[in-house]
Amino acid sequence: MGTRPDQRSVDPAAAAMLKISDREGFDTAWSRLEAQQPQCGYGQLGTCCRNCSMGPCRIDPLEEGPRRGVCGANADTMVARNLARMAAAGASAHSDHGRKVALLLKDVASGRNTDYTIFNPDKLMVVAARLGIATEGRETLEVAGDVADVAIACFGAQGEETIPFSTSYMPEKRLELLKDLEGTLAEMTGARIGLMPRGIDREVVDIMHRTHFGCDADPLSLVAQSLRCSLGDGWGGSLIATECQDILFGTPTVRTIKANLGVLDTDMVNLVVHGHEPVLSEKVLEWARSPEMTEAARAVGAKGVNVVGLCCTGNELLMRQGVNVAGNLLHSELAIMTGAVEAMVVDVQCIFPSLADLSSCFHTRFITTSEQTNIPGALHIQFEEHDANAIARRIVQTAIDAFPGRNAAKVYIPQETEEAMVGFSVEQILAALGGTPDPLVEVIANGTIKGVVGIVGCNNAKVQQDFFHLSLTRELIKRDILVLGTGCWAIAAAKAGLMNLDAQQQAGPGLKAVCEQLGIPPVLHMGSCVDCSRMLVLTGALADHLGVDTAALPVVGSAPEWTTEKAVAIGSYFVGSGLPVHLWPVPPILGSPVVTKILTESAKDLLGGYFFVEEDPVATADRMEAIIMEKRVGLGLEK
Ligand code: CUV
Ligand code: SF4
Repeated sequence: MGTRPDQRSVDPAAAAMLKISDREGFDTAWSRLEAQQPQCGYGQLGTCCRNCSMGPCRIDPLEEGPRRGVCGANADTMVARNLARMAAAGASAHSDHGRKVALLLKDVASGRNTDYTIFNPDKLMVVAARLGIATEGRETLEVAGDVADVAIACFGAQGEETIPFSTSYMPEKRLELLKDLEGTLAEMTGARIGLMPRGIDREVVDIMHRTHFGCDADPLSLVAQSLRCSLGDGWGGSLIATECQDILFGTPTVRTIKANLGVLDTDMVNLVVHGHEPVLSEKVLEWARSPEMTEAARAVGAKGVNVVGLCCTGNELLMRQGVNVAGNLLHSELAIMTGAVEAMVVDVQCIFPSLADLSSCFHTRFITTSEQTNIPGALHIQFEEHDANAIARRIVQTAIDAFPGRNAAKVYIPQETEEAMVGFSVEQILAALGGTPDPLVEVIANGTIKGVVGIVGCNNAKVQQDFFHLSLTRELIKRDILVLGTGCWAIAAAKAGLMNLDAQQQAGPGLKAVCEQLGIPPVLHMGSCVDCSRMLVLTGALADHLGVDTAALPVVGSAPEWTTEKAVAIGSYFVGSGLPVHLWPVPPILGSPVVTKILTESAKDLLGGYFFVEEDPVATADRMEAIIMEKRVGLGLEK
């Protein structure tokens, strides 16, 4: 590799593993990125199209050359169509996850599935009430069936009405604004361009249709449909995932976990769960902790089975069950290189296909479980919800069986871990505040806390691992800006100790005082990527409480190391929900000045939310603080 390990990651555990990786000559995301250089300029600008077989067509916006593809599509059309397809893919991934949980809830309610139960009837009743479902004097399972029906219907709805999850959860003023925009956009374009999601699946299909050869060529309506589809994710699919998971597995409450590769235990059978959906990993955890499996682990010379998480499956388990987390996206290969992982069990999303080959260099069983994530070289154990106990047991047994094959000479576990206080669901945040948003509103109003920034998203091998996440977070809390978020950002913050109470010392005086009083860290873990819906709900609650639109709030979003198409959907639904959103790396839109202008300027006028791009963490914090101050002036909190 041309770069030193510490240039690839700011995490000392990663740097230690990368030294081993360089010595042993393992492929990693970093080495493969290097091998990919130089990457395609058309792809980076978004100006290549292969939507039909007269192409592929490409447009170099900087040089002489054709200005149009064979069909006549120009750079604006290509960029907007490509971006829309990214949002559609991202929304699909989140929402399909939500669908599965809703279907499971239905099966539990009807008694078809007895491997799971409704762990949290209180949340069920709250969700039901919000959806206008009668709860008074009714059986839990009956109400659960109704909630599941409403959720399931949101996916396949065929009418022009907005899906009930969106109308019931969106803050009042935002709902009005999004509905009214249909009229504004009609005046601007003459076309019917709606922003409210009509059906979660439908908005994805709409994008696939309108970006098909010879359909929508207008960058404005293409961007509008990306937003609508993304709103159907945030205020639909992802929200359904979060709410149904809370009903089935519990609403997160505050707890302390350990984060980083040091959570792997030399004396235990280490079973790493990776991916996104807790439906499998909850069961794996249950079985791993069972007396039967503990006994089986002892029989092969281990002290027990140690389940640890990676990425969002890790986030789901740490939020609800207090399970330790081994790392974020770029730790997935590094975990296997410790030589101490008996099994890595994956469900869907963000799973490098490279993990199969890498596992084969060790005794590690790389186990795929989803029909949607088959990886050549993996051991596939098909997961079925209706047979969850038996399958989870088999998976845990497979990990235990691998333990005697561990080669002590190949084992190196970096000792780094940090404690993190996690579990900040909206319910838990409100409970910490004494049941109402009032105290938070008050400290924001009097300037003790200037505002709130929500950070989400991934690691990206193009950005030094965790560097942007951590520098930006530290810079913001120093300025009395509360930081909360999800996904791989949250794991970065946990690994760096920003989620323990000591981190209060790194906060500005106002934020520090508030955190000390409430006994919370200045950086709050709100969960997995689908739990970005929790951020929407919190923002909505603040807006409704103040009787203002979300765009008026001193709240900004960011995805500083984003990688996946899901992040495009998240950024888009934040923007559609009125929030300014920072992105780094640059999304593939710069090939179209028109699309760039819509996303960075016109969106601001129409929606209040908009995107901005910035490479430097301090400059990003400056920009965010300026936005927050502008909003504070708007609310009359500053002169
Ligand atoms: Ni969605 S945050 S890499 S796993 S999407 Fe995956 Fe959560 Fe990014 Fe991390
Ligand atoms: Fe080229 Fe148009 Fe076909 Fe795209 S849709 S590949 S621009 S001809």
